[in-house]
Amino acid sequence: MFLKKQFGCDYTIALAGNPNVGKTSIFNNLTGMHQHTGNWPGKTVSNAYGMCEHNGKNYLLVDLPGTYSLMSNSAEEEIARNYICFGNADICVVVVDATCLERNLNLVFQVLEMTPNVIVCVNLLDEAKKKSIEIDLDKLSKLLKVPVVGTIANKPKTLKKLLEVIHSTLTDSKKDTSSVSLPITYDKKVEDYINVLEGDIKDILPSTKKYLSRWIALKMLDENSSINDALKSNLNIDLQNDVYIQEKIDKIKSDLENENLSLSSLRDKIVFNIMAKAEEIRKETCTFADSKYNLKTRKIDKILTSKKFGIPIMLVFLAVIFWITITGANYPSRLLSDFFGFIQDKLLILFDNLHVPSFWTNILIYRYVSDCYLGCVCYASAYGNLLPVIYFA
Ligand SMILES: Nc1nc2c(ncn2[C@@H]2O[C@H](COP(=O)(O)OP(=O)(O)O)[C@@H](O)[C@H]2O)c(=O)[nH]1
Ligand SMILES: [Mg+2]
Repeated sequence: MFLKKQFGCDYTIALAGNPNVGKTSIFNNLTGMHQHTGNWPGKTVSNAYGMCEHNGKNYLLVDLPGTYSLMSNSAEEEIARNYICFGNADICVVVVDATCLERNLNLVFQVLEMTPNVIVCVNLLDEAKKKSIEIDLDKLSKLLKVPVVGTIANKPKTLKKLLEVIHSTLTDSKKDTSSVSLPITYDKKVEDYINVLEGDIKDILPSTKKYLSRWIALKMLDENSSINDALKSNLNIDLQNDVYIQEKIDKIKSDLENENLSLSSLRDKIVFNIMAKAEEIRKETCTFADSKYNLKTRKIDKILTSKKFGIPIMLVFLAVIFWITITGANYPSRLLSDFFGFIQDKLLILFDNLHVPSFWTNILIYRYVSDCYLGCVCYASAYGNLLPVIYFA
């Protein structure tokens, strides 16, 4: 409400999504602004605001930081999560990368649990076409139970379609936002515990935020402490000190203990359900013209991220990086030294033959050439020292 008044607009549209899926490109092309686009994660760390007009209505677009999840494990995730949950946007457009839909669906599921008005924007369709990936957008829309639009960020025609879908979703008077059916159902045990908590949470929430009850229940099962702080500061609700809800959480914990389980085992079930659903939807909606496409990368991914090989491979990489930093860097350093020594000798002979005064020989050869050498070595060693930092980042 506050933002709408401040910017004098009719509707607020949030743009959420993984990093590098084209949120800022869509934002810039729709608003005519020039926010930086880039191709590394975590670049957009605050919300950017811009206006655009369509069908006589003014829209305020909010470009949220790119995140892979909304668990609030980082500043970006917290900013995006708080805006989606408490920012009162009229629509949240989740931008996904058409070339890797499955990975992006994790965030789509999370946003669907947080807000009722969601549109999924499948961007980078041109890149998907290059890789012979076809996505059945209608089927995706049916499976996700929300409108889906395909876009190419720099093609105005596709963005116009996006605005049309936003407009029709906003003016769809028949839409019931109080109980939207979600595409994902968790393991029976998880669903049972959500039901145990959801009623009480719903009673505490203000009428405009009842929708959040299921997601909050899920986060409580996930022992996500930052949700309490967010609820306190945005809705003035303190679940941590709510006796009824804490009693129920304790009961759930003791039930689980009796079965030799814990809340973290529920978390594993939740993650497994999300991954399985994402894979199922990708299989039903994406077709690869080349059936072997991605096969090699997937195989490598499976090995590199497996429990068995992931950590040993990481340790080997780290050992190699430390070796390069401590010992390996000496080899190029020696080569550089030989190279500049060779140039220095040749120049000394040349200057001698030309009878250049020793003053200039000192400045131009002894100082300048050795400075070049030192510069190269410093640059190489600084880069070498940065390698472990780059790896960890
Ligand atoms: N080919 C192609 N490139 C795109 C498209 N959308 C964005 N990009 C490029 O993808 C990169 C990341 O885009 P950006 O808007 O910064 O993504 P963000 O991190 O989600 O905000 C930039 O180099 C864009 O030019 C698209 O639809 N097609
Ligand atoms: Mg961006």
